[in-house]
Amino acid sequence: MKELQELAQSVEQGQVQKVSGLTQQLLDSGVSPQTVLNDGLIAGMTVVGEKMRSGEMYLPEVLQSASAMHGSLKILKPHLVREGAQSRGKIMVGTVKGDMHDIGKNLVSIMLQGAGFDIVDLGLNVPPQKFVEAITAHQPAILGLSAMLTTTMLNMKTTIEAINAAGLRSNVKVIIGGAPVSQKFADEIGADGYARDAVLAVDKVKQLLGVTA
Ligand code: B12
Repeated sequence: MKELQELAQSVEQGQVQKVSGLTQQLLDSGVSPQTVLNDGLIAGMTVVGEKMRSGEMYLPEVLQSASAMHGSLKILKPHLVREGAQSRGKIMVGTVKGDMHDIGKNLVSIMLQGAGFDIVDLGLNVPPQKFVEAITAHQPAILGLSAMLTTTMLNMKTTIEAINAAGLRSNVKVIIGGAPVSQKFADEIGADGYARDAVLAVDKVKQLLGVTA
């Protein structure tokens, strides 16, 4: 579809206004929010990632693309989230220390909210001790850790170790996600689960909590 391609291209070019406008236009014309997300926003961001790796795009441009995606996600959120539904449990999310990537984590939060879970979002660059304090304060059923860098993924291990040391590990299940991590890494660091994307994250959370529908 021409408009979806245009949306992907506008994300790539970091055109904040145009991305928001096209998102609204696509929703108004009956295109599903999932299609806008996958075939527009994520498609555009994937190209940004490729161009970043090959040195065709630099940090300021990538940030501009990220702002465009943030703006569009704000418009999409009410369409992805089921309002007024009874909570199925509390999930805490955060991007680990040293890592400034939060788009994927935000998307996971939105999809979990959409599936009826309450979200406590600690933001990005979260040190292990802050996770420990927040678990004590909020008592979530599940903690979702996000990391996008091969360097910061190691802080997932440090975070789980801090939760262990505080004697809280049996109170909370930990799942992890982000481009560099895998099921194998989750097993190695003693996490309870891994999911490749936001849709599978919802399935994993339901599975861990024994929620059927
Ligand atoms: C946008 C972006 C940025 C933005 C982030 C803005 C923001 N607010 O998030 C900015 C410009 C800040 C940035 C900075 C940097 N970045 Co950057 N960035 C990206 C980029 C292009 C897109 C990431 C993204 O948002 N994807 C879209 C979302 C929807 O996908 P996602 O994040 O993968 O999330 C999904 C899954 O992973 C999963 N998931 C994510 N989190 C969680 C959590 C849980 C619990 C679960 C279950 C699932 C889950 O579900 C999500 C939804 O489906 C990626 C390339 C890429 N394709 O991944 C590079 C990339 C991650 N960055 C990279 C690099 C190198 C950097 C910098 C070091 C660059 C530099 N020289 O300074 C800095 C590091 C800053 C820091 N300390 O964190 C590299 C990482 C390489 C590596 N292996 O470590 C990548 C892969 C680019 C590349 N190809 O080289 N970046």
